[in-house]
Amino acid sequence: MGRGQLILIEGLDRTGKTTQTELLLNNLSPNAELIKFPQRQTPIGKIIDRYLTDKSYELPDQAIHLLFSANRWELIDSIKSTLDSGKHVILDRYVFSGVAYSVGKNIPGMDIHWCVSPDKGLMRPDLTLFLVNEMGSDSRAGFGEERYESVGMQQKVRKQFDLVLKELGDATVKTLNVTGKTIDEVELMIRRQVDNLLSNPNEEYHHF
Ligand code: T5A
Repeated sequence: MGRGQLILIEGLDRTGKTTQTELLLNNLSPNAELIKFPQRQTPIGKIIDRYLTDKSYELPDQAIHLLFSANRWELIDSIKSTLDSGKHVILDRYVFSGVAYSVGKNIPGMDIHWCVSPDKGLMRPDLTLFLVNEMGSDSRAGFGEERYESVGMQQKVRKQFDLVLKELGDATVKTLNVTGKTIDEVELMIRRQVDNLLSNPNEEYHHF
């Protein structure tokens, strides 16, 4: 039996990542696990959660960036063992979010190269599906509750995502325009891409 495949769903806030990663998990069950980043239950994740939900809790932008990356490193060994065991791992956000949100803040020195450096060595996904909702994240329920959920910030991050995916992505990154699509329609779009991957799975690991 070969290794499991690493499948990432990316996008701006409220584009349906959680909805779709959970549906995909059900579809691939029992041969898959789901990990959502930030993983807010770990010691580092708890600090990130406080930063996102409590706007009066200040941290330097560089420090929170490094914590988001450290949160991925906290889980990478467990991701690797799951893949080695033949199970697929579905990720809800990962390195591309880490870089795009931080570069989107326009802090001197925090360019793409600086931002990706702490993630260097993490495993590359075998497939990345970047969900784009042209109607904007604010069209979806619950938007505005957390720190980065403002229309201005989402527009900046949207621009950065394009640059980041061009610079750090490869042919395994696909953009899915989900504007005006129902949850079932998006699920089908994702299933097609995942079925393609699973009919021709990767054996070797690649890294950022
Ligand atoms: N961040 C994250 C960084 O800055 N650096 C990093 O390294 C990482 C990993 C939290 C924040 O952290 C930042 C980015 C974020 O600002 P998060 O916890 O993933 O990251 O936060 P969100 O993206 O906001 O996650 P959400 O769970 O809130 O949004 P989802 O998962 O994209 O959307 P979802 O599935 O919860 O759907 C939102 C709403 O839309 C509806 C759903 O029912 C739900 O009500 N919906 C649809 N409605 C109509 N049509 C469809 N097709 C729909 N699909 C879903």
